[in-house]
Amino acid sequence: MSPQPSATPATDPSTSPADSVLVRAARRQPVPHTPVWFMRQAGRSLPEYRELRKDVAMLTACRTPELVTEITLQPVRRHRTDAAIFFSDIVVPLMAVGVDLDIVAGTGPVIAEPIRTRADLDRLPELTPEHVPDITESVRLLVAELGATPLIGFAGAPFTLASYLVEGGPSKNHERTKALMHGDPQLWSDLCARLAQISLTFLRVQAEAGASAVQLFDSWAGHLSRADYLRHVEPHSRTVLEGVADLGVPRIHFGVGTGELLPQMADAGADVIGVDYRVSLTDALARTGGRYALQGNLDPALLFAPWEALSARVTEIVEEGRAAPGHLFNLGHGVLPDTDPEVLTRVVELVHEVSAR
Ligand code: 1CP
Repeated sequence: MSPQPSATPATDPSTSPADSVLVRAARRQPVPHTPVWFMRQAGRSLPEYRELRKDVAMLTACRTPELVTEITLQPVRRHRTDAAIFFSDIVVPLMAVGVDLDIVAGTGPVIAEPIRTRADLDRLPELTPEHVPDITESVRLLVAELGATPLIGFAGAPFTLASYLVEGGPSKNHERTKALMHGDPQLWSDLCARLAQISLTFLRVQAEAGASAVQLFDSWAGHLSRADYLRHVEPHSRTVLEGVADLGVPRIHFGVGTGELLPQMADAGADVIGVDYRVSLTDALARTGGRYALQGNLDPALLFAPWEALSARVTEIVEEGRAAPGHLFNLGHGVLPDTDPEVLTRVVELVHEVSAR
């Protein structure tokens, strides 16, 4: 039952990324098929990525325009996704303003001197486009290579960035972060305001260089109560999302385990709300009043299930997505490193085929 490549309407009839299927779906306009991309589509699931990265540190790769371009293009070539996601990391703008950090294999970002006091915050400068000329160059190179395929730019949201800076690295419980939020709300607010400025500038640099959509990753917002989210986090994410409104690129707002926060995250200034696999698209649609395009939400672990089970679930998600004013097929979180890339390619074909019926 696997579709013939010729039967797959993978070719986007649009001639410019601003008019692509992905951008139109994000704008809640009619589309010939459901667009699909995968968070972490570039990365360790691809042998060609592992080959390129074998002698290059993650952050070096992120700051080398030729490598960024090649790594970003790899999954688009291979899977024929409807968008490229800019190869970078949420900590790149922090590194660019001088934060001493590293991305440690198997761990993630590690910060040499965590930010926990007013004096620490005073050492965190604002980001200017002059800090990241390589990002502008990478985006320009990519846009030239991608033709009609849109590039999605991204940044980390203030809360998720603050968690890395305050904890000093990845955290299960975010205890120091929450202690700061509640113990010194003024310092917390000032830290998040600075991070909002950094994220906003990072997004604007990408959009102004040619990215056609942006995603704000608040990956760890699901660890917050709604009250804490609204009081201590949402105003800062709103600053970022509203700060790119004038550029006219659709804004995707995503977090993990954020089923209870979906209405608030959507209302923070998003065009598309990212849904993880814990909440169905049908429930997400009801929770956000049917007003937003949805992105999601295949459980990345299901990519390891037999094709029968996987394809049934993919089909179900595409069908559920039809009720939304726009649907961008994606996973509920990033591609897991051991995922078979051929399965991802088949999922792209299946989403295109089922949604075009
Ligand atoms: O050596 C490697 O290959 C390192 C693995 C890796 C990769 C491929 C890291 C370290 N970052 C990235 C790239 C990356 N990071 C992308 C672009 C690639 C793509 O999506 O195709 C993006 C969008 C990110 C964003 C990012 N970094 C987020 C938000 C998305 C998410 O997964 O929730 C977060 C939380 C990070 C921090 C980070 N960087 C790297 C890791 C392993 C982590 C997570 C660590 C943790 O669990 O806290």
